[in-house]
Amino acid sequence: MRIDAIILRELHMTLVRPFETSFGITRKRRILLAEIKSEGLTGWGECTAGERPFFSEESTDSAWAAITQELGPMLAAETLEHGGDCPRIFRQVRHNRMAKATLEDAIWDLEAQREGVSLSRLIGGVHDVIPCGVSLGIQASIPELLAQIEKELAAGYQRIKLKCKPGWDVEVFERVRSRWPAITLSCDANSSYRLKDADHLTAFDAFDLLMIEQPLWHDDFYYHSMLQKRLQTPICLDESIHNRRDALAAIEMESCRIINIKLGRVGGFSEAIAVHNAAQERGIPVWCGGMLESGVGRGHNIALSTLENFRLPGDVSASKRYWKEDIIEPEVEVRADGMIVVSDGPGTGYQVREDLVRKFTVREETFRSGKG
Ligand code: OSB
Ligand code: MG
Repeated sequence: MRIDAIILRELHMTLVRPFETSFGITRKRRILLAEIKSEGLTGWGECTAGERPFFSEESTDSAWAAITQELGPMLAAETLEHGGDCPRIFRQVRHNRMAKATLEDAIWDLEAQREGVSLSRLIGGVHDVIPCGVSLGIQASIPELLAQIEKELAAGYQRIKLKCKPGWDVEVFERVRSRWPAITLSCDANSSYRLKDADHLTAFDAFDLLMIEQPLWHDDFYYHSMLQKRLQTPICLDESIHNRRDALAAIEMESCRIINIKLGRVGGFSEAIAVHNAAQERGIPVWCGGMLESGVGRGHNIALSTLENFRLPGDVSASKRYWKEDIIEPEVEVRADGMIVVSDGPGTGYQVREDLVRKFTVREETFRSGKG
C-alpha cells in the first residue's frame, strides 16, 4: 500500500470522572491520533502515552516528537503490504513503543479495510464477544468506592479491579469483600510496593483476588519471582512486559502467572500477537489492559481481545464510562451480561467522527511521501 498522507493530531478530551492511581490523578487526556490515508482508505491509530512519563518513560510530548521527527517520515517513505512490516521499518528507533504503536495500529486497520475484513479476522481472532471488567481508581473514601462498585456490577461488568497503594489496600479489600463475598475481584498496584512489603502483601491472600497486578518495580522480573513464591494470589505483570522476550523471561522465572497485554506498551499489534502466542504456548492466560483510550484505541483493544488466549475479562469497557461524547460511531457499549459484541465490519467496525476530532484537536501535522 502506498502511504498518501499521515496526519498526526493532538486532541484534548475531558474524562467524565477523574482517574486516580498510585502515580497521580488524570482529569483531562491529551490524546494523539494518527490518521493514515492510503489509496482511498483511511486507517486510525491512537497513542496510549500518558500526559506525563509516569506509567512508562513515554509521554504525549515525547511521542509527538518521536512520530514527527522520526517515525512519521520513515513510514511515509515506504510502500508496505502489512501492519506486520512496521517493526522492520521502525527498527532503528529504540524504545518509543507507544509512538510506534500509534502508526503500526493504523496500518493494521488499513490492511483489514483493504482486505475487506474485520481487524479481528485479520489477526486471527476467534471470539465474537469479549468479557469486560472495570478498573476503578483510588477514591476519596471507601463509601464512594462501594457506590462505584455497586453501579458497575449493576451494569453487568464481570470483574472489578481496584487500584491500590500503601494505605489504600487491605482495609479497602475487607470492606469490599464483606459486602460482596463472591464477585471476581483483582487489584493493581502500579509498582507502589517494595520487597520489604512482602509480609503486608501476603495479607492480600485472604481476599481471594483473581490477581495482583504489578506490585513491585516497573522494570523487574527477579523480585516479582521472589514475591510470587510467597503469595498464593497470582501476580499479573503489566509495566514489566514490553515484548515477547520479556514475556518468556517472566514466565520462565515464574515472576507472574497472568499477563496483561497493552498494544501501546508492547509497540503495536505485531508484538502484542507475539506476546499472546508465547503466553498461550506456555499455558499463561492473558487479558487486555486499558490506558483511558478514546474510541480509536478502544476499537483496537476490542479486536486484540478476540485472540484465543484472552481468557480473562479485560479493562476494555463502555465509551460512556470515560467520555460524554466518544469520537467513534457507534460508541462502544457493553451488554447487560458484561460482554462487548465484536463488530464484523471492515477494520475496527467503528467510524471515526471527524466532526468531534476537529472539535477536540489542538494541533496537527501532516506528512506526505513526496512521491505524489
Ligand atoms: O495500570 O492498567 C493500568 C490507566 C492508566 C495507566 C495505567 C493503567 C490504567 C488503568 C485504566 O488501569 C484502565 C482503563 O482504561 O479503564
Ligand atoms: Mg496495570
